[in-house]
Amino acid sequence: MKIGIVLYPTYGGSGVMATELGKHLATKGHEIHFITYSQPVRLSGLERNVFYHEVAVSDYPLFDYAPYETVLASKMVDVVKRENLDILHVHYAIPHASAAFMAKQILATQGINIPYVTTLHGTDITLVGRDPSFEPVITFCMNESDAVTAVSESLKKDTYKHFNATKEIQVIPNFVHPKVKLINNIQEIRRRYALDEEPILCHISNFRKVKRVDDVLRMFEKVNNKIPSKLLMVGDGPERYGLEEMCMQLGLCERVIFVGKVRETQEVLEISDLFVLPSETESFGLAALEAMTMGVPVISSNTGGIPEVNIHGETGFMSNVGDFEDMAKNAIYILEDDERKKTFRLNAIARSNFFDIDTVVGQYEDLYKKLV
Ligand code: GMT
Repeated sequence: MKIGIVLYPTYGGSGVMATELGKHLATKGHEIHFITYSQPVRLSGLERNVFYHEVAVSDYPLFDYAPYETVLASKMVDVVKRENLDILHVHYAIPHASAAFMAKQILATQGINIPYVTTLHGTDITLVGRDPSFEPVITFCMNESDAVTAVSESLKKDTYKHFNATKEIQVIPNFVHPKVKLINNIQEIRRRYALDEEPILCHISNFRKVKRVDDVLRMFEKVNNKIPSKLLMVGDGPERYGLEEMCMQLGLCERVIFVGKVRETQEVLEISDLFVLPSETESFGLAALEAMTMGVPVISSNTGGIPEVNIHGETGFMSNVGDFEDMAKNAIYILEDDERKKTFRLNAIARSNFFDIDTVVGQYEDLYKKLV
């Protein structure tokens, strides 16, 4: 099949999933056309059967706001016609679903019928999409989609709760590649950050408010008081500056390393002992699942779709949002006993196998076949 995938190319779960989905479909012989405004972070550009179409919005002095959605819809029309696409799959409803609706209508006037699938990822529903300034358009374009999928049962429930969704929503969870060790000299790399006896805790996100990164620091402070440790903060975003200040106030500068944005997080995870995700809301928690694949147990909040991924007492622990004391207690419980830590590591890997890429991508393929 020839599949157009519309996504955010930035460091965010929805873009990562969409890119990995396209790459995997391409290895199965499908022709994949990514449509977005810059090269997606997880795309090298050299993958077989993969093409990238850039949406370039021209800067005209009249515009205070660049009309991205209009240009995207035009690009979709152009790519569908030029490349003879069979289907469009848009990731993240805003503004991709409305651009897809527009493209579909334009193409229909030219005798081309193209179905589009909308995949809901989280904040497009739970945070941004619910806002009255978006809601009517999101509801309409979702209901007009040929199929709607959500990445967790929790997100499906939230969508029905907050929108007048008349469309059946199919849950297709996020997925991961089976574990392949990347680093041979783990010990050597680990020693750049920590002493052998010091556990490494890790947090990966785009440092937005919703991630509650200050809870990561607060729980780390408590863990570090009991078990001297290191914390790797991977990513970047609006909360980073405040976090660095907080590190200084808590006297943790020596213990916390801000790694910045990392394209492939696998190496960081390979040297980590615990992953921390205290988010306010999280429709799935792809970062946690990626950690589990690498055998890193997860200390998280119990919000949204996280309980569908992290199994309390098996692959890690969950606490109420904001309860960093409990998170610290759970982290210490895992870290203080090597045998226990090993059991959690193995459980995390076993759990991640439920989200194997082959099984999940097959569900998208079945859906495409049904629609085409
Ligand atoms: O929250 C992020 O880090 C980015 C956001 C996005 O839209 O890219 O992630 C959302 O989609 C991911 C992939 O499906 C999910 O794993 C995240 O849980 C979800 N984020 C939220 O719901 C806050």
